[in-house]
Amino acid sequence: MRHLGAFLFLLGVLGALTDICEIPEVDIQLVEKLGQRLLPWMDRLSREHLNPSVYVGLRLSSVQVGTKEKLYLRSLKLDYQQCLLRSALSENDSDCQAKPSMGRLSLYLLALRANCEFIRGHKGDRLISQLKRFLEDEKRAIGHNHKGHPHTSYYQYGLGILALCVHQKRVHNNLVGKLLYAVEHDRLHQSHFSVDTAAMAGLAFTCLKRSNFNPDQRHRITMAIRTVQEKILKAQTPEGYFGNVYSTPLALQLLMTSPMSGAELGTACLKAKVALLASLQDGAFQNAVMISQLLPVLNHKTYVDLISPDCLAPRVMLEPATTTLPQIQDPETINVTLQVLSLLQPYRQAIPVLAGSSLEDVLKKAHMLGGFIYEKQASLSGPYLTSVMGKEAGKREFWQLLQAPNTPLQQGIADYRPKDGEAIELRLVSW
Ligand code: B12
Repeated sequence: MRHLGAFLFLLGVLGALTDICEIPEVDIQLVEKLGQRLLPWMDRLSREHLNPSVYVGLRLSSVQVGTKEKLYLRSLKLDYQQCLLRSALSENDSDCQAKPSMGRLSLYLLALRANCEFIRGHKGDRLISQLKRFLEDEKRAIGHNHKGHPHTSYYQYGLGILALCVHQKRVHNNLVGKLLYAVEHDRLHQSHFSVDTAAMAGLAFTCLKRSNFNPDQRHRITMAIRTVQEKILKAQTPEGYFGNVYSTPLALQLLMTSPMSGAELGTACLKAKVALLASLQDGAFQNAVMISQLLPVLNHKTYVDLISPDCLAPRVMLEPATTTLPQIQDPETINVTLQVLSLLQPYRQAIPVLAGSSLEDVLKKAHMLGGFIYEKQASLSGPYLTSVMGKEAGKREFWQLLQAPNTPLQQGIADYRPKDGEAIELRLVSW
């Protein structure tokens, strides 16, 4: 009888466990392998390579790179503080070609919190004012009637509120109100539901709620958290992803903070974890930003933990990977068709490249062969295609990458590797 009681108790505990969104222990070797892909970033301390998202991801993970982390944060500080503060004084600073965007400044503030620092002093105050100004500008762009759009995106708007919140800086009700309205009226996204954007908004609201900020809006904030959670759960694919494989890490970050419980939530998260682990085996996570959003999840952490991070938690030291280079004998040549049909003068050409080439290699080769021109811009996620055949994407437009006829790629030009015979279309679309 006593045994039966213990058994029922155990079942009860297990049942309760699956009611919340928990990611059971993940094989540390798998985490180390992911972390190792970030190692090259730790050695690149030049402006164009510094990536605050990578730093945040590492600090919230179960792995570390020792003293390199300190050096990296120091370089981030030098770069962001100097550039932001100087560019506030003069627009044309020779050292700082581009003023960091609202999103980058927010990620930088998250990086400081990931090292358990609060923004301090005169310089710190100016950075906070700068971020608040960014948000005010966005609020104006959205407009009184909420009919406009932020200059950047609601993703960066959410990130901005989250960054201020983890630094315990209050944000005016008006600013929070814009994000609340967007969630309440389904205006976070233009064409289709973006799980990443919804998750980021949810993380920002969760921080506000936990910090007891904006008490007058508490009810709306609670409801908005519930709305994004429900929508993200609804966006689960049959394989288990929330949205797609790359939005699943942020979605899990949000669901893991959830006060909501229920068998549905627990099962959905377990299913997502199984799908993610399978995609890890397939090598889906190569992009540093994507890895940086996933690592906290595998360590049961989320960006909301930056309210009071645990900087003393033991983390496993990463050793450089010992890779044995595969013997490549005469790599075969494949053909990839590149097409641009959305312009007056369509372009369609079979491009021969070596097997394993990236889409960016295909674009380069097409350019070399003549008749094709393009431009790209560096971003934290890698090179972003900005212009094709001399036609630059305008405001709220972008050059979409598709596998013909109609399947949008889930990776950028540097990461996607087309197969022999594949046709890739570049299409100018609105978003
Ligand atoms: C907003 C957004 C967009 C907007 C960007 C415009 C804008 N004004 O913000 C639009 C809708 C245009 C867009 C386009 C694309 N996106 Co997008 N996007 C995002 C999102 C939600 C936020 C990015 C952001 O603001 N980051 C924070 C700031 C601080 O970082 P940043 O580097 O300064 O941000 C810039 C870049 O991220 C760039 N950007 C946006 N998307 C992508 C994708 C790639 C591959 C690259 C290199 C750059 C890039 O635009 C940002 C604003 O300037 C992320 C979600 C996420 N989880 O990260 C997805 C995300 C990065 N995008 C993704 C993808 C796949 C794309 C596309 C390749 C889709 C396609 N099939 O065409 C295209 C890019 C094509 C190209 N021309 O190179 C994937 C990348 C996955 C991966 N393996 O790397 C993500 C993670 C979404 C997802 N879950 O699938 N995107």
